[in-house]
Amino acid sequence: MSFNQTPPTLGNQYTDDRVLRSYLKRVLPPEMLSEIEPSLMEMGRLSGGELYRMQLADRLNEPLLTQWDAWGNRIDRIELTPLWRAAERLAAEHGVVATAYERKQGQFSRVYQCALAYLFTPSTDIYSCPLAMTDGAAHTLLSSGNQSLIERAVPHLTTRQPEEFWTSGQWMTELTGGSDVGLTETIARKSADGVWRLYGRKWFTSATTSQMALTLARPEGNEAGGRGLALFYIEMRDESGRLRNIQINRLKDKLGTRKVPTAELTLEGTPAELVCGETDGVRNIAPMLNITRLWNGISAAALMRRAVALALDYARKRIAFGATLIEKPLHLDTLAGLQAEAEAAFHLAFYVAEMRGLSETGGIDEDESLVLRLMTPVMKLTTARQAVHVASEVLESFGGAGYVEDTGLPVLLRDSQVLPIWEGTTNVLSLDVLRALGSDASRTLQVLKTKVSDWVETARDDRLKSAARICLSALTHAESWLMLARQEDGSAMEAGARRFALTLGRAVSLALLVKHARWSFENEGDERAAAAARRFSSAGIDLLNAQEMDDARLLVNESSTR
Ligand code: MFK
Repeated sequence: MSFNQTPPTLGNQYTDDRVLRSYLKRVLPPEMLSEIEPSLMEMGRLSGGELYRMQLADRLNEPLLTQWDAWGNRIDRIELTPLWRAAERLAAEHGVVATAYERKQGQFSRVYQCALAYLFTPSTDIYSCPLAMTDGAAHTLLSSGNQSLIERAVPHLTTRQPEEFWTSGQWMTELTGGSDVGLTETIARKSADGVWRLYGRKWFTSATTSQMALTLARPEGNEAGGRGLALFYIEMRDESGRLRNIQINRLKDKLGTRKVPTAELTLEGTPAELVCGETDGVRNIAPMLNITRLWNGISAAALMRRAVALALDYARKRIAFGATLIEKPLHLDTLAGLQAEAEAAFHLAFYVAEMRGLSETGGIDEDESLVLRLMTPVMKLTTARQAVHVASEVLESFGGAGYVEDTGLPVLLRDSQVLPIWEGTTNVLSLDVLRALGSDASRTLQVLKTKVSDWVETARDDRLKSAARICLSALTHAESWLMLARQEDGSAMEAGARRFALTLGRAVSLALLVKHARWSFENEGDERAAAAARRFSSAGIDLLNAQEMDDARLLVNESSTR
């Protein structure tokens, strides 16, 4: 008699997702939900069925770069894997970018788009990367006011016709690094014919198969730093399909996101168009970053949901020590903690999507704009760290099977690990949080606290009230910490920036969980959202308990005294 384990399986990923369905029911007008639900159902069906099977079958495939043809011509052609080719077509057809620009759902178009992306992402091996950049490019071009580029590119970026659909790259990182973008070395020269041409090396260009890219370069003679850079638009290929003075040197050999054709490029006089002026490139590309950071958070929530769904399904089937794993109190407790993290991340990411949608449809005031600017990096960095933690725990929950490649599980951890790195590392984004708060920090924090108080004040039972108290006290502590740190030298504030940002992220997530829990109990008679809020409230919200700079220095010091 031999024993074989039963692998985890997935059902319709929309139907099975209590959190997504309950959230959409709370946020969307009922007739709107009925109208869009068939498309979500279809995406959920694909994601748990056909696409998931295709993803497992595509496991060993990777993009292939061919630099030379048989006759000695440099061609630099990248071939995508079958999964990614299917994903590109499906993304266009299902409007995974387009929905946000068609605006048929008004202020809720972003929420709807993010719901589609959330369902689509985990079965397509991070096809969300090119989609995020495509969305970011459309948003940036529209904000730039450059009418000819808007007319030329935006219809392609936002179409539902696969043959017309373009994706965009976002080329920022150079050998000088991915964080301090102001060090960019690529030079822009204007030739006699009035055409700008770019010369330099781009060191980490994601999804190089795109038709266009937005990138930064320094017009010759401009000052150093981000202010001296300009934002440029590039079309990758000419009418005959040849790359326009771009060489693809090699594809990156990365820990994860192996389907994403990330490349090192040399620009050798690549023709480019200015998007908006000859300076302030970093400021002008920022709209793109704010969209890709939203996608990062939605992808983090989506990968957590996938990981926990597989772990739960397996726990219901796997028998060890005489019972299914789900019947084992310790295993159950571990999974409950992961579910609570995933729910918290979901609500935080979709809150930013709601705010983004409001902002795009003119329904946001100045105070709320400050909150959106603040919460975008807060949400990105918080959810990304959660995704790595959850994916790692989920692999462990499978025991040895979680460490074996052909279960399709290890990729969850590898792909999650990119989320705190790209689009700004946790530390860089923590500093961005301080920048977003700017000189008027108390005003922005006050607006945030007022919102959070509204969400939690009606908490129903005593145990939810305690979650509400934890959340409010963490926010108050964060505010007083910031005010005190500001009075000290800059290093105190910088050293605590990450714990400060994570405290904001976890406190606001908890407030959103409490808010949703109350609604779900009153409208659906469901206690599970409240259980998530209670569980999350005891998982570390206020991370600012005194950890002084002196101790930090001592810990990493080579000597044992201060
Ligand atoms: C799954 C989905 C994910 C999709 C992934 C897609 C593929 C990923 C490919 C990449 O990873 S692309 C590279 C991503 N790189 C980054 O995210 C860069 C990380 N570094 C930062 O974010 C730095 O903070 C930054 C480069 C912005 C610092 O540069 P600077 O030159 O020191 O900026 P500075 O002087 O602080 O800001 C310049 C202006 O931009 C200021 O405005 P003013 O000129 O009016 O004063 C800032 O306020 C503004 N700004 C900066 N960040 C902003 C912003 N405005 C709005 N939103 C922001 N986020």
